[in-house]
This record gives sequence, structure tokens and C-alpha cells, in this order.
Amino acid sequence: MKTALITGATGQDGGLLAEFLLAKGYIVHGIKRRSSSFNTGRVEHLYQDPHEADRRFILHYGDMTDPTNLIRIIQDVQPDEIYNLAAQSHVQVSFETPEYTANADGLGTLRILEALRILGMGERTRFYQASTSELFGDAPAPQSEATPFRPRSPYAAAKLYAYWIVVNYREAYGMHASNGILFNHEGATRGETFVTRKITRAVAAIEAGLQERLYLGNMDAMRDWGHARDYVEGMWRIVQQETPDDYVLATGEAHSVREFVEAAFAHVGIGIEWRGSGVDETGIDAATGRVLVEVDPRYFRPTEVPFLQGDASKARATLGWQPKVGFRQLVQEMVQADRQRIALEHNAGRREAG
Ligand code: NDP
Ligand code: GDR
Repeated sequence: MKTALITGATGQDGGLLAEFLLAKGYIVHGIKRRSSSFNTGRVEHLYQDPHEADRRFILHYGDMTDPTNLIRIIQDVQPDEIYNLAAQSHVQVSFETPEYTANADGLGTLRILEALRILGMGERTRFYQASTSELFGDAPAPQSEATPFRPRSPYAAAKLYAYWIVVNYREAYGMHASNGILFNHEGATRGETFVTRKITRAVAAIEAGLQERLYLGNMDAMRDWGHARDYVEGMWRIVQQETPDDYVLATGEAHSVREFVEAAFAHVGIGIEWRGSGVDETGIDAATGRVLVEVDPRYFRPTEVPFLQGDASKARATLGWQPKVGFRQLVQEMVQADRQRIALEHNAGRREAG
């Protein structure tokens, strides 16, 4: 039975990866941050009472900025595989918290690699790094492992350091350390402030009469959106390779934020017509003329990544990996999940009132 340690276990990917590894028979340890309110919603269903015998899912308090804590957890857990998913992962927020982002995302990665070296575990423990298509910045699409990096945010610059330190530890110390350069991947448990989830939550709330309008930034940004469940399987496949290496995971298809909005509203039977452009662009309910979407420049980024479309040929050929869920299915699943959540909350509210 293998043991895995996941940093960022309470995040979107952490929750799905924990589920995936448990189903494969792993013992899964995760690192969670101390928070003043519950932050374990995504792994609630995996929770096991500490008094249960043979627990296979165990959470530890920790933080990527706290090296002694990381060393102690790794020493206690003795993992066969580490999946380093913890990060301040919001690109726009990184412009406001650049130093913290560099510390958690960049140095945090170094701290884990150093912990493995200090503990003499560099040869036995395999390491996966959550690298990102943001590394490519404004490099021309389609982007592959051979495309030069041009980071366009403090987040991407921090992840660039992490990428290269992983490559360096692989080459310098022979560690089994790999980068997954993953393009955007989403799902029902995606963080609420990323654009896809912001849209699907708004569509469900507007349909239910709970929200007037959706305010967005750059509608022209193009992203290669896949389903997070497919991508966590890709992470695992990368770690299972005999030889460590770096891989792009992507669908190969790009859509604009505007297209995502249209597809999400279409799922609840609302057709959107666009008026104006740039900061004056609005999306109108074709049937009623009501303004449902408005551009708000506060969501524009100081430097934008305009067009991401990945070429995952290497992952297809070497890992036998390919995504199962396409763009339409992804949008539908996310809207449907937010509709169900609103219905549940509404019913719970009625019960309390009654
Ligand atoms: P999330 O933002 O959903 O999850 C991030 C996780 O990291 C959370 O568990 C969060 O804890 C934790 N975390 C943040 N800061 C710290 C810290 N200082 N110490 C310990 N834990 C911390 O991200 P995703 O699941 O979407 O992404 C997983 C990883 O993959 C991230 O590194 C991200 O940058 C990267 N990535 C994501 C892509 C995507 O499209 N989703 C694409 C490419 C890369 P808490 O729950 O308490 O906030
Ligand atoms: P991204 O995801 O920056 O690609 O990073 P996000 O969903 O935040 O933005 C995608 C694109 O949509 C545009 N956009 C908006 N974005 C947000 N968040 N809110 C808005 O209102 C809005 N309006 C338009 C953005 O400008 C951008 O072009 C995600 C994260 O998961 C990273 O951690 C990961 O590394 C990359 O994907 C791959």
C-alpha cells in the first residue's frame, strides 16, 4: 500500500486527487491550514474520525511558509509520493500580495525539496509540482513543453522559480521530481472567484432571481479549459513514470470568457446578445432586453495572459493521457451543480423559516 502526501489538500485539485488516490488504495495524508472557520468542505466526505482504526485519510496542520513544520510532517509521514499543490493560486490576487505569493508558491516548493534532502529521502520519495500554463504568459499558442516561458504576473514568476528548482533538484540530486504544466481545469468545486465558477454561480443565482447582474473583466481572454477530474489522473500518471519529466496537460481547445458566459446562460435557456465593446460591453437577455452582464474594469489585470491553448501531444504519447470531458459538458456540469446548491440552500432556508 503506497502513502501519498498532498499539500493543498483542501483545494479543488487536492480534494479530487485525494479521492482518486484513496480509490487506488493509497493511504493519503494532506496538509491543511489553520483557519478561523471550516476550510475542509471539499474533503468533508473523505473525513474519518481520528478514533477509527485503519484510517486512510489523515490531515495535518501546516503551511508552505513554515519549513520546520514541513520537515516534521514529511518525517512523520514518510511518503512514497508528494503532490505539491498548495499555492496562493489566484493570478489577480498575486498583484496585491506578490511577496506572499513568492514565499508560498516559489520558496514553498524549495522547502519541500530541501526537506526531502535533509531527511535523506530524496531517492525514495517521488515529487510532483503543480506547474501552470501561466508560465507561458503571452507566448504564441499552441504552447507545449518546448515553448519558452514569458510569465506575466507575480504568481507566474513565483511558479517559474518553482518549475526550475524542481528541474534543478532532479538534475543535481537525481530526485524523481516532475512538473505537470497544467492548463486551466475546473469543476463543481472550483474556487468561487475564478472566472468559470463566478459565471456559473451567477447564472444559477440570476435564474433563481437572487442576483441582478454579473460583472466581469476581460471578455476576450482565451483559455484552454478542461475538467479537474481528468487532470488529477494526469498528475498521478506523471508520477508513475519510470523517469521523471515535465508534461503539458491540456485539451487543445481554446474558448473566450464571452463564449463561456454564452454557454452557461444557454444551459438555463437564456440567449445572450452582446452590445458595445471593451469597457462598454454588456450582455443582454435576448428575450427581455435586460442587462445581465456588464464589464467592470476593476477586474482587468495590470498585465494579461491573452491566449492559452495547450499542445498535450507528449502526455498523450508517453502517459496515454487524454481528457474525457469537453467544453460544453464542463460548463453544463458546473451550472447544474450551482443550480442544485441554490435549490438545497433555498429548501434549507424554508425549513428553518417553517
Ligand atoms: P486552490 O486555490 O483551489 O487550492 C490551493 C490549496 O493550497 C488550498 O488547499 C489552500 O488552502 C492551499 N494553500 C494556499 N496557501 C497555502 C499555504 N501558504 N500553506 C499551505 N497551504 C496553502 O487551487 P487548485 O486546486 O485549483 O490548484 C492546485 C494547484 O495547481 C495550485 O498550486 C495552482 O496554482 C496549480 N494550478 C491550478 C490550475 C487550475 O486550473 N486549477 C492550473 C495549473 C496549476 P485553503 O483551502 O486553506 O485556502
Ligand atoms: P487564470 O484563471 O488567471 O487563468 O488562472 P481565472 O479564472 O482567474 O481567469 C481566467 C481569465 O478570465 C479573465 N476574467 C476574469 N477572471 C476572474 N477571476 N474574474 C473576473 O471577473 C474575470 N473577468 C475576466 C481573466 O482576466 C483571465 O484572463 C487559473 C488559476 O487556477 C491558476 O492558479 C492557474 O495556474 C491557471 O488558471 C492555469
